[in-house]
Amino acid sequence: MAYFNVGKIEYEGPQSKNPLAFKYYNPDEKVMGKTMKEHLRFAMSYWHTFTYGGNDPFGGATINREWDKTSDPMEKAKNRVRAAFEFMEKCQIPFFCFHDQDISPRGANLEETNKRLDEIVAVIKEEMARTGIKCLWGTTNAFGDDKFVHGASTSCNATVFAYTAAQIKKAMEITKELGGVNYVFWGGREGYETLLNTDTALELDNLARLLHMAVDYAKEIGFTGQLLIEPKPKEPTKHQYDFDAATVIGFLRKYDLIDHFKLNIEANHATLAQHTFQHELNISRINGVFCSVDANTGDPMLGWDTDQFPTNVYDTTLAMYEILLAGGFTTGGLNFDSKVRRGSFEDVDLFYAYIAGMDAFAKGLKVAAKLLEDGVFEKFKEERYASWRTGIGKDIIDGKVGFKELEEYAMKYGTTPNSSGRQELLESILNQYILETK
Ligand code: XUL
Ligand code: CO
Repeated sequence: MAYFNVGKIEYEGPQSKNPLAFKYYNPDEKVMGKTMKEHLRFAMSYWHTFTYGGNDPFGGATINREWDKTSDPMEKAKNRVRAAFEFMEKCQIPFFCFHDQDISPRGANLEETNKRLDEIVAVIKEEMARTGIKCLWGTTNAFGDDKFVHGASTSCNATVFAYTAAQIKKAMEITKELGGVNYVFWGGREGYETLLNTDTALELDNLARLLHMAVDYAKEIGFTGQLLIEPKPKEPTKHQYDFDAATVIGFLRKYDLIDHFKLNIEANHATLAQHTFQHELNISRINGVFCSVDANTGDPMLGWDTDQFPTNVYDTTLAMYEILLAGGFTTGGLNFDSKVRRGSFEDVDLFYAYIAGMDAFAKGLKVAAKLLEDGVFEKFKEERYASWRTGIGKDIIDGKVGFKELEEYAMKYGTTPNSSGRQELLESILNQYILETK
């Protein structure tokens, strides 16, 4: 049975007026020696696409999906699997990402919850075999349930830490079973509201203890996927421990975890931390921990995580530029951690949303590749930093001089004149590339 009254989405090119066609995403087209499909590694977020009902703090569900129209929770979960794979097949999305709780309803206790997961995982495996669609990453939802009110691994309640570990253990097992190539840790409730009741030192130590246990368990069961941390500065807690890429990198180094984890950078989390998406990708790249992306966008006028589909080509270009500089994706990919607005409640809106996001990144990829091929910014930067390749600059880098020698140098030679940073010129060239790249 088909859930969607829509056929397969095909590439028709920028001239097409068909709303149900790709204008820029041409999966087999080669860019810098790889196909767009290989470069972009698009993934569907199971939660936003298949469990979100349009609820917001002021109103209930506005979205009533065909596959949800049953009161039996397990039947609903199975319907969702079929619908999800039909959707991914039709949109040519090669990967999916999931939380344990998205795919299968919680049972009365952990044992029943795990049994239910096994039952649904079997259905997902059938659909994966039928379609060839793969799992990019799995994760656990250790934030929604009441027990996580004071955190999960950073809870003041040690029994909640134990429960969290048990839930992650199972989620890692099923991610392995589904052939997931990464496993994500986003610390939903790992943060605090007030220091008046919080022991941050113990909580951070405990977060590290949990992550070490995860590393050990992955090894024990032979899960070879990459472990990832997804930074976010706030929401739901006022202060999330994994604030941004730099904070997470410092944490991983302090606790001797840096060799085991890489980062999953989410666009809207970057902007909530008052960074650009490009900045977070850059900091991950230069520290050797870039891996994957949660693609979405926020709204510059709203200070919370709106998880909108990314359509701004300027942003996708700059993001793809950093990703290409990082050498492209290895195990990671572009997961649309994005949801349609609650007013876009028809099934066809899901197609429009994914087409918009996939086209925006495809166009961004092409522009970024052209910018790199032409060496536009890289040549400029090379010139800008030329003083570090010879003379005193080289001596500083080579560790040949200290304060005394530098004082001597400064007294003798003073400084050479600075040259313009040319920001406006570079921004204008960037616009030209965005507008002219075919
Ligand atoms: C929350 C968020 C999560 C993670 C996975 O802001 O981004 O969906 O991606 O738990
Ligand atoms: Co995310």
